[in-house]
Amino acid sequence: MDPPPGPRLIPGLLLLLLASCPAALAWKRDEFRNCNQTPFCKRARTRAPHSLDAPLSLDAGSLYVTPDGSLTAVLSHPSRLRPLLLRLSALPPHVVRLQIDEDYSANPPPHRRFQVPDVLLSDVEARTLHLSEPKTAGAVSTLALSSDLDVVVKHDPFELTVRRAGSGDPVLSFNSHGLFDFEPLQESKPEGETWEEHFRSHTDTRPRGPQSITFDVSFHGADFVYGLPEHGSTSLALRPTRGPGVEESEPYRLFNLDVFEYLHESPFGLYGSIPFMIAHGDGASSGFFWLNAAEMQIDVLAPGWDGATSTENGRIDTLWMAEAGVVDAFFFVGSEPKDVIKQYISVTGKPSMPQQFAVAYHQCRWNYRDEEDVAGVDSGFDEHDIPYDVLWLDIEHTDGKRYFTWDHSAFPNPEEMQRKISDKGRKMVTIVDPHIKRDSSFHLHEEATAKGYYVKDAGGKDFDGWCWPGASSYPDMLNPEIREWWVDKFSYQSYKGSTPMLYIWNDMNEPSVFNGPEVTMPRDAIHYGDVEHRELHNAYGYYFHMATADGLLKRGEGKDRPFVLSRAFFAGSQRYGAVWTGDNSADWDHLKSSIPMVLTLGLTGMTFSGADVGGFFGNPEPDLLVRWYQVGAFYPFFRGHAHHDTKRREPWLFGERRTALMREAIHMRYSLLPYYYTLFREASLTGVPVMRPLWLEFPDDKETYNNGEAFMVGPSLLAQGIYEDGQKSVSVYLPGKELWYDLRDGSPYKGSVSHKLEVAEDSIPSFQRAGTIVPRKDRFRRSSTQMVDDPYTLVIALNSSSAAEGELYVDDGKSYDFEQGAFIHRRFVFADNKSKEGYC
Ligand code: NBV
Repeated sequence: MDPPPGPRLIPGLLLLLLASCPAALAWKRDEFRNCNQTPFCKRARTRAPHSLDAPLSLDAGSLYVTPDGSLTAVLSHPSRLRPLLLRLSALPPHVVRLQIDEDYSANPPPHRRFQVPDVLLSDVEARTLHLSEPKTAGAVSTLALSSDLDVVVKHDPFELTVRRAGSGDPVLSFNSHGLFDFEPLQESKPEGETWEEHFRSHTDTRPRGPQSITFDVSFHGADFVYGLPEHGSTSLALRPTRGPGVEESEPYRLFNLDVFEYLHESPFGLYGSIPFMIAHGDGASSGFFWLNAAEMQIDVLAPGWDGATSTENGRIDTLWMAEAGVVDAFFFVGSEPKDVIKQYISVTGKPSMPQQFAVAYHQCRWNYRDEEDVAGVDSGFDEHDIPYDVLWLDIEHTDGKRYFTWDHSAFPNPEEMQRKISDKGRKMVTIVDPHIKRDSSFHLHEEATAKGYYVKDAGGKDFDGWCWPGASSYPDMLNPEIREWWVDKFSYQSYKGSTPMLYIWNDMNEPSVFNGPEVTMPRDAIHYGDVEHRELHNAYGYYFHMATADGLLKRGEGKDRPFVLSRAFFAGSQRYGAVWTGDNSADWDHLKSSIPMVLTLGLTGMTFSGADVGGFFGNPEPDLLVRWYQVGAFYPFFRGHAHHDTKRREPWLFGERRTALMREAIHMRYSLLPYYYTLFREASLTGVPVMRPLWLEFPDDKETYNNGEAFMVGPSLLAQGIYEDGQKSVSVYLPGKELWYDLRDGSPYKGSVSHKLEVAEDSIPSFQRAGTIVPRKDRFRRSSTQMVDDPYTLVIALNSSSAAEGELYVDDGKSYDFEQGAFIHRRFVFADNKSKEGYC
């Protein structure tokens, strides 16, 4: 959303302005800070390797294994105000954790640095290994972690390398380029220094001064690095951002922002942030996660960035910079990429298991106007024989953007409306945003004000920002008591007009503040525990999502799995529900970038994700809309959505042929629901995503490493999007040695070959891999709930040994009874001309 700087606009007028001058509304680079306008980033980025006057060194005499089994040491520097304390610990099988904070016992500053709570699983500490004493020889200490992993710590300057123990091959290293810097908190502002920062008309008072952290991390044996959502990109691998051959030099920014009309290709940060990077190369995979919710900027450095003429083969150097926080970093070592994802999930949590309906098709629009409109759309699907499961209501359904209320003239009987929809086995979703209208007649505002539940501004008053309802305040979701209060807002008694078939959508939770700096909350706003917003920013939406999901859980007495879609996210958001890629545009480029974006989300834990089908802004050409349905039908989260200014685009509005094509795409998804649900089960146990880059399944095939146009759904299906208007042919690379069978007609295609295929109108190229069994349900009903008792079809694609295998997971699709064993999980094997069934 574009911030209207200066005088406040009334929301109606704002909408009108937005609607009337689309050309003026394209992404405005100037509204957002780049690295040069961000002092900590500029400072860190211009520092040359090994150029610090006196780098931090490890005090060998301080090395010691604590009773809890971790290693501690002091990092010191003669002229620093206070030393740094280092803690090194390990989690089985292959996770190394490095924590560094200031030692506050000497010269305590008025505030401490913020360590993000509630993201790591509560048993992480209990799972840490008991380390044995390190072996020190000269200025190097070696710590054996397991039979196949050790850590080498160089003392001066401090440097850490995680190695494969047998071969001694480095996997990950920290500070091997001497870029580690940690700005100490100061006791007070030195005379004559100014800590304020200015951006456009905004002043950040920065009362606590500089406190940034920078370091370099190198990934050895890597051909590419991936991850760090969320950015618009048509490339799956992260492109170098600095060094020889890099033209536009901006680091990847992680700063949750509501970016109006975002570019499909840009390192600028979007709605969510996950500071997790995966590296992959021939025979090696690794990962690095920095738990820090402050603004982060990350450079992927092109070989030769440091002026070196030769670089170790297969090493990728990266530079990590954050405005505040502490070092709480995790190094993951894998023999293959799935191991790395599993280890990341072992510290940040498993994706929640969605209800069956949530995996089916969702129909949304800003806005379905009233009950009649809702009824019309609902019956439109039936009349056109198109299944759908969920109908969504955007902000206009409320009474003046007061969430948890209804516009009673448009929605006089919300319960009755929901009942009619649910009679067909369908659900509804309403939107609940974090900005609360500052209106003394609004009970939520009155309560939040009276209880002191809002985030405070730098002066200690309730922060008052501008959003959809006009003047708004934001509940301080960092505070567990406030989250508890929020949870109860979802009870049927409190949320009048809600029923058990109503689920929730959290939007604008970056948080979006129209008149704030970069359309968000000022960094000097204050949260619970005297935490500055700058320290917490990227996790605000995470807490909001968490509290909402917990609200639905409590509402259903812990028996109904919540469904909450969130726009903002952080590491760990996978535990609370789904996310989508926000306000994309109805053009071919955004269709194309949706695949690397969704794949990247999946690699970083957020498997339940998708992009708005059709594109949010603008009117898609009918052919684009059809292609988007054909691609979107494979997204883990499959929802059509559109801006209120666009023409109506329910799938039957573009002539019979196109209706048939969209119906076919949606039907395909419905027939694959048993397969998708089985994959969601796998994701909820391991974190291995539903939609996967090809290299996750074929880690040795270099051809796949930077393929962001094709994707796997689970281990068995591969699809290639069509991203150009009128495209006649497409080249599809099919990995592996086995055949692939065209999903439409079963034609076989050889593996390890790039095939030039004619583009068909009725589907995007999609294949089943030989050697797999895919469970389907091929009877079409109105919604997934009505398919429950339908028979399964197992599609067996034999490999060169005339064998195949696959899985099917079934539970009640809604409750947690599966946790008590109420599920069926079967493995099917076809071999020797017979099929066999077994337990998984
Ligand atoms: O609530 C209105 C929209 C919503 O439809 C969209 O999906 C969100 O990403 N919302 C943003 C606010 C307005 C954006 C211009």
